[in-house]
Amino acid sequence: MSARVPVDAETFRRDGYLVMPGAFSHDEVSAYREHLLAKFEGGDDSADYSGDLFANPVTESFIGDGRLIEVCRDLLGGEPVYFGDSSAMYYASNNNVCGFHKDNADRHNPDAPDWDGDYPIIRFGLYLQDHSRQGGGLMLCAGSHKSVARNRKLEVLNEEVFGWFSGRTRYVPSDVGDLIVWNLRTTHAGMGRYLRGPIRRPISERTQHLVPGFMQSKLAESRLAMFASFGLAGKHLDRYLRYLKTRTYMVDIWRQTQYTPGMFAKFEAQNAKLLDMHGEVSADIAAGRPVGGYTYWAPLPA
Ligand SMILES: O=C(O)CCC(=O)C(=O)O
Repeated sequence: MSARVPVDAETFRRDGYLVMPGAFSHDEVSAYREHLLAKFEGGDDSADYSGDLFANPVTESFIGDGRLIEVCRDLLGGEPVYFGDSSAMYYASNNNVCGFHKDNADRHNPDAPDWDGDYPIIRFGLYLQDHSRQGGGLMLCAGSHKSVARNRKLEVLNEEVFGWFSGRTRYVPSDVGDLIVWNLRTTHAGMGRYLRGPIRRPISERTQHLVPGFMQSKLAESRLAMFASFGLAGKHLDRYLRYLKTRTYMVDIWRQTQYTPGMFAKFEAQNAKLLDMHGEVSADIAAGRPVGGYTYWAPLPA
């Protein structure tokens, strides 16, 4: 097992995200990047995401070597559960900024079950290049995990105007090896840009077309990042899994990934749990229950 990563749980609870500097070494990041770059740029595979990182011998350490598991335990205070929701994602250097969104099931309705109490599901991101001296990093709205506006226009104002002026909407200037974790209710966006200058004020999907190109950060290389979700067992995870079962990409990954007894044992030895989602969706399909019908997010009935 690798060295423990120091965790500031109070900042995570306040902001809905946390950056853990130097959690992975430059050598580890280089090895992940080299492998994934060859996969995305080298062949006939045109997908912009890969399968479950735990099932790939080169990337399995990201999920299973104990760092993510212990950060999850420190932040959420219970037995970490991993359910196969991980992938690497690739963007060419000139890709546009992506849209702000939340990752949980109930993204726009404050009365929906996800907004009842704390939400103990988190997503890790490890970016495989520097984003402190170039764009392409993550953007986040600090504190946005605590509520969602019923009115969509107000939510947009929070992201773009109030958040920008208050400094709560942020570009995360992560360095190579920094591990980022966010609550799934936290509003965020990938392929961020910032206004050139020392303060790195964020440029979003909506504002990228309004700001002259010479004022925007550039990205000199392809963007590669690895993502993985963990959570605690309970009603929120049950609902999140029900939601994930509606998503085509997730069901494809689960169908492709069958864990070995050794993989389950690895989690058990660390007092953590690995869910057999391959078995679960296979049973759903055999019983004729609908899974994987939605390419994009769609609201889940209560
Ligand atoms: O690509 C990124 O930087 C963010 C990824 C993202 O939005 C997600 O995993 O939900």
